[in-house]
Amino acid sequence: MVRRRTCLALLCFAIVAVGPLCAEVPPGPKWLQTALFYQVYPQSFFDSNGDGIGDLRGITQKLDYIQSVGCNAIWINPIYESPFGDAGYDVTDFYKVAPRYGTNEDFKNLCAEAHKRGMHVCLDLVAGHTSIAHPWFQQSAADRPNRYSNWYIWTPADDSVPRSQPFPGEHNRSDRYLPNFFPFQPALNYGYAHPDPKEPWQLPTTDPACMAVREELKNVMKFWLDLGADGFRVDMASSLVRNDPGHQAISLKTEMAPDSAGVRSGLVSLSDRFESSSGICSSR
Ligand SMILES: [Ca+2]
Repeated sequence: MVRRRTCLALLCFAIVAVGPLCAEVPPGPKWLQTALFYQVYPQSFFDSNGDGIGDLRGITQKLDYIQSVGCNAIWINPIYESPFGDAGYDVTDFYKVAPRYGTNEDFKNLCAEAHKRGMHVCLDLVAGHTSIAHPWFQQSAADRPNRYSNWYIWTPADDSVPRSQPFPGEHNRSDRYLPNFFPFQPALNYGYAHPDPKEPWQLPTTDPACMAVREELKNVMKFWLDLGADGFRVDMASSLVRNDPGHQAISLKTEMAPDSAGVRSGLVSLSDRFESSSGICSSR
């Protein structure tokens, strides 16, 4: 199932040697060149404990089946903690597997079992937004300034910005926030490539808050890579930065360059491989 409202994108990491970074699109991990993905919609795939909901242990139990139909990689739709107002695309904790699907240890085991079979595992990185119940948003909405105040896109309280939503509360700011899809999915703030000077709420991509969101996204990726993930399908990859028609504002190709975590970049556009895609793919 391809999510109806997103560009298909993959941010894939593989532990393979890659050449020097260059301005052009690097080739990506070798395994991706021959990857055939089986998309796993976790809640309806295979239920290992009979509670009526598919889970990570169920996916692990079906790896041999997935391999038997010719696939050598899986992409799992969101498995993070969530109130599931939108099938897990409304995340409340990017660092924890939702209890309905199991535990982080179950994910670690799934990756280990997949790797034993020469298979690769990609998670769905919900990069564009969170749930309104996420602690980041709860703090961002507070009427006292804090480190999360600009992690989301807040617009004037006067209802002048289309689709902006109020978030009333005794101790909440009077501004309105921009959602991506449902009102309970506030957009994370990666900034505007070309902020409108007449709209000071449009922050540039270099704003410290926007930079902090991007750094946190990298932390999320590193966390799951350390547990064994091989890469990510990135939700909304092509539209994280606003007002950026040429997708030039943030060069993730270079931003994910080698760092202290040992992540070696090679962020590759997969747009020539996947319809409606403007995704990115990385090697390490
Ligand atoms: Ca279950």
